[in-house]
Amino acid sequence: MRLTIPPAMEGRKTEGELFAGSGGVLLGESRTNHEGRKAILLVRGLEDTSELENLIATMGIQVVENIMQPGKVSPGSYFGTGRLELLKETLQIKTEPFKDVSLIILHANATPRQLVTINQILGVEVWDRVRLLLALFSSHASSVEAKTQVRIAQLLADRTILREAVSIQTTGERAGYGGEGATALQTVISSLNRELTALRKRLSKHAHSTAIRREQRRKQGLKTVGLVGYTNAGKSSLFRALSGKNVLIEDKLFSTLEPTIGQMEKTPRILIADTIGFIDNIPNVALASFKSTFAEALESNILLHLIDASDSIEELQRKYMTTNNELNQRLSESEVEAPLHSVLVFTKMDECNEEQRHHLLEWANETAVEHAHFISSLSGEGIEELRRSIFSYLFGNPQNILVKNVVSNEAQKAIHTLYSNGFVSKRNDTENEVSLEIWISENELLKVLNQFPKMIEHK
Ligand SMILES: Nc1nc2c(ncn2[C@@H]2O[C@H](COP(=O)(O)OP(=O)(O)OP(=O)(O)O)[C@@H](O)[C@H]2O)c(=O)[nH]1
Ligand SMILES: [Mg+2]
Repeated sequence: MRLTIPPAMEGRKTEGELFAGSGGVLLGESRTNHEGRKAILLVRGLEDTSELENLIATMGIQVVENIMQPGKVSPGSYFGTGRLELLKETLQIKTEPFKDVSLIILHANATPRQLVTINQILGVEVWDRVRLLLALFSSHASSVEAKTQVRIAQLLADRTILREAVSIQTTGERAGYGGEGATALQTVISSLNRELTALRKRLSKHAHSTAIRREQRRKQGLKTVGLVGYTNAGKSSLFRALSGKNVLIEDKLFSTLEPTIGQMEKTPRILIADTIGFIDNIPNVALASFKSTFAEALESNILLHLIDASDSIEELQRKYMTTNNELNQRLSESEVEAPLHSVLVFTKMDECNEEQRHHLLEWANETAVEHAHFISSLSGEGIEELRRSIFSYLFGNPQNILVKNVVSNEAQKAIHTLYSNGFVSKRNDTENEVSLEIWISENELLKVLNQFPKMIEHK
């Protein structure tokens, strides 16, 4: 569904420009490809802009100038109106590299007031960090559900801008939009609300059916391993290494937006869930519509928290904290029980030398991490150990069991009970006996041994 300008606003260029920063919604645009656009980045204070620049590069947008201005953020306009007027002149330069700059990006999560003011002064589209992320999500979303989720988040962000504009008009802070301006805006807000209601209905239907599917899997005795971590941590690569299933792997932030479920290779009872990554500082409202996406990974029996070991310790610590905080937040919101085990997995170990490995171990000790795995999906290092640990976490340690007199009903019952209480990874049948390698908890094993004392031998 597309929103278009209501009749009262058509032809009123000022309003069109006013809302260019609202992701084009009012203009009826649903642009998802921003490749080749030129932008100017505004940074207040001395901040590390590398992550934002990475996100921008991922979208194929070229930053022609990075303007850093020391000092405090101006509450009304981020940069101060004087500086913005100067920038307006820069935007009028018709020579390279400033020719055709169509985007201003702020290195911050801006307020609606700041976005509207900058847009009014400069007359070009303005994004803050959240809008940039939403535009990126929108260009990577491929399924109907992912598109719906992103659209909801974008509409919510747009609504804050529209409300701000209504408030500016009704309080008369900015003249020049005419008396009917606020009413026209209200009409847009109403039609946006209608679209929101329809999209939310569709999404909640989808969330409901995926929740039913998860419940069915649980009833069938299937176990799930959820992969979580900061964006680009290597989740999809590990998913592929464990499941053998081909998924999109890219050196891009947020390559994965929708959950993918796959069976662990050769072990159909264990499912793996790959999903969207985390990133610093996304306001909750922007992610509210992604709830069902997170649920696939969070409602699992084990959570593997992936950490990119090729990062510096400071960077890794920052991403670890963000992921941990976000995880706890999502878990508390989703009313699901926290998974039984949460395990740290250091990825990309092939890129680490001995010294880095040593630092990682030190960090893991200091962070009081109980279980840590060191893997490389590229070289295969640690993958088999991780797979075996997953079996242990889910079912218990491996035991060798001999079931005798297999033709008897009692023995068949014993085999059935073993299969439903543990995970059989090897089976050898002879005429009269079956030997099993089974991953089972000591408790369960004891119960089965007591139930079938004559039939089962624990080797
Ligand atoms: N050297 C090396 N690179 C890896 C390894 N695992 C992943 N990568 C690279 O890291 C980048 C991100 O990998 P993905 O598996 O897409 O990461 P992700 O966590 O799924 O990323 P998003 O879905 O974007 O959040 C890709 O360029 C991968 O090739 C590894 O074990 N070693
Ligand atoms: Mg991925």
